Amino acid sequence: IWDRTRRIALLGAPIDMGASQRGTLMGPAALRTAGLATLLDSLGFDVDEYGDLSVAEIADLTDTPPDKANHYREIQRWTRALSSRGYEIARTGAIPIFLGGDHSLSMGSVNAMARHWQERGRKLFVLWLDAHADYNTPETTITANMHGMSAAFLCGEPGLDGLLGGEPRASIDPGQLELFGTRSIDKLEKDLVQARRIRVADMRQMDEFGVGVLIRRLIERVKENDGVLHVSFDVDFLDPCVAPGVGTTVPGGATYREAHLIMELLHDSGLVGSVDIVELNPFLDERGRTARTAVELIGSLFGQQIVDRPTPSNAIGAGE
Ligand code: NNH
Ligand code: MN
Ligand code: MN
Ligand code: MN
Repeated sequence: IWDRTRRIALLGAPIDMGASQRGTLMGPAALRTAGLATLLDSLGFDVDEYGDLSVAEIADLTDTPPDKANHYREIQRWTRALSSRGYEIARTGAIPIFLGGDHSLSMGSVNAMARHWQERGRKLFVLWLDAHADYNTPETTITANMHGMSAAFLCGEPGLDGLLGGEPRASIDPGQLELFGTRSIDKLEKDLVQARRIRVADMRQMDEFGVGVLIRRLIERVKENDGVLHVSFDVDFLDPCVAPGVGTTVPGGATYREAHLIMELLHDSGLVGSVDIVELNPFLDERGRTARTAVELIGSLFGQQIVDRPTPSNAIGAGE
């Protein structure tokens, strides 16, 4: 599908108030320093650099902030700005990559993409690569950190209803979300995920079936529905040994190779229409390792390979 789309748009969202630890606001700069644009350029893409979004004071914020949603006003400004800017960028036909920033930015970026594709009669599927489920609401949350609520918000869960204000809300159906790499979930959050029948490929499933089987299953589902895929990549999806530069490391994450294989399979599917890279915290990183790893993975997602195989030898239906 994306054979003709050789244009990628980069938009930074230097935001860290959604997380418990400060520092992810340096994420966009670190990803740029690690050579993201140069890499994409070398893979044959035209890169539209939109710089970093900045949010002005929005005067008309009249809704009552929920009790348990830290820094609600700041996140609200970011969500509105990201949703409208993301939507405009999507309309240019480029593939947007949103550079975070903590994971609360996805409430804006994914809303924008869902709206974009809805208008074109296509369903947006969301792959949530993350140690966490991010399926809390102000009701269920323990920490009140809004980066733990983004997936729930996007699936239309109540509790943050004034967040977008006048921006159109384009919720996805819980069936269009797949949590992947999950290994930390809160009690009430788990109940909600199960009640909504969200698909969860947790670490045990990754161990038992391997990422190849699990990702192909997702790709088939997106294809059957003529869908488009948004990849929301929380770098804490990776094992802390590979990605120490995050505030909320959880042991037992994806290996370097598992992560690359996921990206390579997604690339071959041709279904990826937008990406978030979130939770990178350069303040906690070791000599840029995590930023570099994230950029290498984006390289695989956009076609970097050692041998150019027209039909990947391991593809479903190869040789047919
Ligand atoms: N579940 C926890 C919370 O809601 C942790 C969320 N932290 C994340 N999510 N890093 O990706 O606060
Ligand atoms: Mn997350
Ligand atoms: Mn996480
Ligand atoms: Mn690779």
